Amino acid sequence: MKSDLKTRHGGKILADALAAQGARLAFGVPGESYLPVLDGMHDLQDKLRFIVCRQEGGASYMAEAYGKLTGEPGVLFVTRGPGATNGAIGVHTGLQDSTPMVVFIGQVPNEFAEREAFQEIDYRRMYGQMAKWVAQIDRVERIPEYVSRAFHTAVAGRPGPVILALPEDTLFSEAAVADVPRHHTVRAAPSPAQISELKKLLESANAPFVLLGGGGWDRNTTQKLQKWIEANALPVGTSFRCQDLFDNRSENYVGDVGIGINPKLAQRVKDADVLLVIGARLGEMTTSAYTLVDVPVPRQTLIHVHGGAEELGRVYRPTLAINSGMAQFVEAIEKLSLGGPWKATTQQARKEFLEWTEPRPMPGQVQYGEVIGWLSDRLPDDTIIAGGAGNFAGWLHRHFRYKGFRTQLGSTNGSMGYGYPAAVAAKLAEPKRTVFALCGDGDFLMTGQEIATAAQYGANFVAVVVNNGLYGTIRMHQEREYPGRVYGTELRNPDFAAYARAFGGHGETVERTADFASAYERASASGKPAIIEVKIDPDAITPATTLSAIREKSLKSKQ
Ligand SMILES: Cc1ncc(C[n+]2csc(CCOP(=O)(O)OP(=O)(O)O)c2C)c(N)n1
Ligand SMILES: [Mg+2]
Repeated sequence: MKSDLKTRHGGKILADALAAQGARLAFGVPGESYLPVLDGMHDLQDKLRFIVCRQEGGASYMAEAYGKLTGEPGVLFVTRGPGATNGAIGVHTGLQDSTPMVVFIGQVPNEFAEREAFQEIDYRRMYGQMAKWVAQIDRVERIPEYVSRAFHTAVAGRPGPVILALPEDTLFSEAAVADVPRHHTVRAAPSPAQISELKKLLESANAPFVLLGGGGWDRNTTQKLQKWIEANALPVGTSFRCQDLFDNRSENYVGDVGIGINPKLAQRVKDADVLLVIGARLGEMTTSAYTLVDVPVPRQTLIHVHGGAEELGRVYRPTLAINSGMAQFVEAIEKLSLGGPWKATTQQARKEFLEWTEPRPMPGQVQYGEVIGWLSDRLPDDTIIAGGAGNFAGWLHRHFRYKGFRTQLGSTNGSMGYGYPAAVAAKLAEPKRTVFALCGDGDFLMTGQEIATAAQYGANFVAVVVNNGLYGTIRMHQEREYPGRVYGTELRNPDFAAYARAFGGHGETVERTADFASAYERASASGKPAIIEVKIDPDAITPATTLSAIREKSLKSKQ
């Protein structure tokens, strides 16, 4: 039976398995531990491109961003020990963001196992809490089976990362085995009884609120859901860094239920009688540290729809728990007509959203809120905005209008350094779309070396580095807790425009609001990876307040 199968080495079997699963890009930093895989991918370059990166942190963010953007597992290759530890950041992001990923790690040969051989780590223990499944492929002929399971597991239910360790002997050995066809995306669907219960609960509501978030969405589903929400005049908010699940220009969109939430919106969520949560986990950032929704039994009638059965009842005991994929759920509700009395409330909430997102004057020469507003109007509707973590992102969350599915790439685990590599991955995955990265000065230098990867592969996009000379977020908390006792939060920065030029990119420096538009146009026309350093006043610490105001308030309260 097996005679017509070609004998291949483990690396080739693995590369062919990836192509059979539909992988188009793989990100990584090479290691001698997985040379046969590089050899296997050598023959597949027209189907599966290996993107060689400069640090595994950047590579793992790229794989995560690819998974988030496409819904297909982002593939990452890292070497043993040091590669595996560097690469952990993107895996943690993938876990908290419910992003499908398949991560391959080199491993010492089985004959040296458990001796603490060179760079040896047991990945089942190291990654045990950070992945949906961690395994090691000890037999060459089982590679297709493990890879198929890894892809199925990564996308099923609540998507997430899967880790496969590759002992050297598995990769160098040979076998004659068949490839496995492309994986299924296995998702649950609601029952008719659950949908009639949902209808009953929503029909009896006076002040319902819909909250969207989490992973496992697709464009068609978000568009169908938007139609349903608009037809039923429901108010809708999005969870932390999931603002692109609903067109922010819609009259039904009432805001971002995340960090720095509009207090009026927070009150609305608290006061809702029925809370329909679709896809969001209701995590700490989304619930304002578990204050908007009481643990474990909410005051609101909670209808919780989630792709992962284990998420339902994990923190909150819902009135109605529905384990369903997003597409399956939306298909089941799209014909429901509710006709409730809440239209005026939705209009009022929308008015409050518009007031809240109007930029306010801030100290200094750059009105950063206006810059974000300009970008929101200027960039094409389908632009992918990749952002990192830090207070600078607060202006983006507040003043940018996301216009459709997967126009936002952010890290819900608040992981710094995400924006730049995420933008590189986005440009490689969708070269026709405009990509824009927003980084902080601290945030950017965590992974900014990936501008070398952007230059190497022609991933041309504009990145803004918001420079306040601070790890501003931490400085803000420091001034609140220990006013005036500044320590460990100040930064001496390089010339970011010169940094871009050193990598063959284009650099701009902006110190006044009026100069931003022309700098952006030059950067965008340069045909190179471009960085615009925007210098903002360090006192302008959030879209709403200043560092000095926080310090004074804290000093007063401690007197
Ligand atoms: C990888 C990582 N390290 C540390 C932190 C803690 N942290 C959160 S925000 C922040 C400062 C961000 O600085 P910057 O990018 O300059 O943005 P700013 O707050 O100044 O706008 C730090 C250190 C984190 N979230 N992620
Ligand atoms: Mg900063």
